[in-house]
Amino acid sequence: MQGSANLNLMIKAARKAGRSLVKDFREVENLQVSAKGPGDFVSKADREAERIIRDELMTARPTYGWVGEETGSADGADPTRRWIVDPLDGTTNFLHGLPHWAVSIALEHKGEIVAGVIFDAAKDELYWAEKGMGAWMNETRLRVSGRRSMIEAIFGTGIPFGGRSTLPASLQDLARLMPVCAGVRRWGAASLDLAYVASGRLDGYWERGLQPWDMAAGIVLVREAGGFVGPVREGRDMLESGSIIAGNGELYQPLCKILREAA
Ligand code: 2AM
Ligand code: CA
Repeated sequence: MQGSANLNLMIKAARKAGRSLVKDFREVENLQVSAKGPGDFVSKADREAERIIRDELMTARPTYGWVGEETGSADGADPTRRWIVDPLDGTTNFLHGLPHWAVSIALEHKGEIVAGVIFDAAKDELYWAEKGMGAWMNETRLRVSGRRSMIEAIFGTGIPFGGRSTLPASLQDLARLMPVCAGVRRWGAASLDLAYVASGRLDGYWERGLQPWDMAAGIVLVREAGGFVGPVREGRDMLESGSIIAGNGELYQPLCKILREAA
């Protein structure tokens, strides 16, 4: 499957950053037992991955704007296009030696996400989607699950950590949803949760308190795989509000209903 020049650029950047992170991830294991722990090392790995991506993308497209988790945002000469980049999504997993983290790169054009790449380098799973081209994982076309009943469905979520203000709302979500579905998973990398909805591994996903770079690439993946995405509070902008609900065509509405009643 052939993507656009921009998509190929995003894939190249994601693979290069992914290679660097895989090398660092092998080191993290050794550092668990050191006195200082792996914290500083992981921050460095994260910043280096963002530098690699920024170099690739901004050298090729110097007029585009930039939003990155590590380096913040910068307007470009072209105000209609910007890269939205999370060099290491699932940082806590990476830090603990858990192989569930990803590089996430999105391209926004006139306020719409038009391309997304999510690279799970530890598993060598490269997810990509471009508006009108479908969603893919490596060579395989993706399609959201066909599950129709809530009681058979598995949903992903993120539970806020460290005393965040969204914790009570998330616990309320769980109290409402868990009795009526087959299970809830909490894997700690929002980009991969969205990629898993796109690939049908999860039937739906929701989370509050996210940043734009956690969800941008996943939004186009889910849509191109035939799924739906929207904010928890109706009418809000997903990237601005930081909350997202995603699901297959059958279960998106029932999931929204449960989560929005609690909101
Ligand atoms: P991160 O690993 O890049 O920080 C976990 O539920 C999800 O929440 C991850 O995608 C994580 O992204 C994201 N997240 C957003 N803000 C966060 C923060 N301040 N600290 C840790 N995770 C955060
Ligand atoms: Ca993130």
